Amino acid sequence: MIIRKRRQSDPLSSEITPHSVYKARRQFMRQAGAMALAATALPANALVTRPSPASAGPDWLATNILQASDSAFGKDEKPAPYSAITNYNNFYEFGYDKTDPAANAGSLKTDPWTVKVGGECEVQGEFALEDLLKGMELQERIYRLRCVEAWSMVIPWVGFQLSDLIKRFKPLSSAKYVEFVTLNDPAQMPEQKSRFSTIDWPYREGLRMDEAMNPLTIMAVGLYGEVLPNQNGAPLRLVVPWKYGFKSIKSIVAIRFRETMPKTTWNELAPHEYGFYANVNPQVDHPRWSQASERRLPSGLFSANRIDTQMFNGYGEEVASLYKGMDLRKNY
Ligand SMILES: Nc1nc2c(c(=O)[nH]1)N[C@H]1C(S)=C(S)[C@@H](COP(=O)(O)O)O[C@H]1N2
Ligand SMILES: [Mo]
Repeated sequence: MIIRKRRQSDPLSSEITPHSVYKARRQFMRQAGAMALAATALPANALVTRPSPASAGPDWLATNILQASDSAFGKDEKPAPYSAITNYNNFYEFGYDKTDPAANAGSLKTDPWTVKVGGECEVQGEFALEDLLKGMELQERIYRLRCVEAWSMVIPWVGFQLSDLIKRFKPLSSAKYVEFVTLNDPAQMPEQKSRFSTIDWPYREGLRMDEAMNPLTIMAVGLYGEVLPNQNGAPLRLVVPWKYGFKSIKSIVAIRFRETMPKTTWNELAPHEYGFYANVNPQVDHPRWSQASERRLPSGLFSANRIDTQMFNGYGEEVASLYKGMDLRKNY
């Protein structure tokens, strides 16, 4: 974001995997799956197909994702093509150009995966991903993602409500914030060993407790009905659709409940440019560029596809009440 100038590497609009094709495939897989399961005692993971080599998670996860239910979120949106969502990324652990994560994130080993939970909560420990997901209701959530750099995409995530997970850990009344931490492993994440990196790894983010508990806030494990590709933050990433994309931290290995506001990566790096709240707000410009509009990807050479940015990224009905009485110019 501030480290390097953006390169023009936008995906073209002619790219593959429209959402309708994927929906039809998933519908078919589900029906075939239900029939096969009823007829024989076939293990559920025998039904999984892997059309995209980028998704290389465990079979149990792929099967759960395939069985995710639909939701009303984003029904009227047109998701960006799979190839756009997985080849135009910000994941600085793997490089600073938009195509670097797709090229380099193959080195990330996402299975087995554990998440440490601690801080101001009763239930603490280190949990295998499989145990974390037990009992979580997976849903497809089609959300707009608005990057602070003024581009955006519509993304069909598969995930579960963070609130459902949080309740399990029984946060204490002293838990006012939740902190999230990305994996810190220079052997798997090449930029973490770069001498030129200005980021104090690992990447960290945080939410106020009521933001974390809002029904819109999800933990994503899938994309387009498949396991999340590494470049999109496998195997577990946060998605907070009314905030700038940098809040949606990838490849999470720790969750901590805190009494005080956690330090977050971009806020620490440039506090006057990136706030803790980072709510999408077309009225509050970034010091170096306007936030009034955004490039909706995919955009091409001949169609910039520029649209107006909406307050709270269009999710005001669900979240505006969280910020009642707050000066959003000060709390940017
Ligand atoms: N660990 C980590 N998480 C991260 C980032 C990052 O560099 N490292 N980039 C953020 C930014 S700036 C954006 S816009 C989104 C991009 O998510 P996507 O690549 O899945 O579209 O991830 C966010 N999460
Ligand atoms: Mo971003």
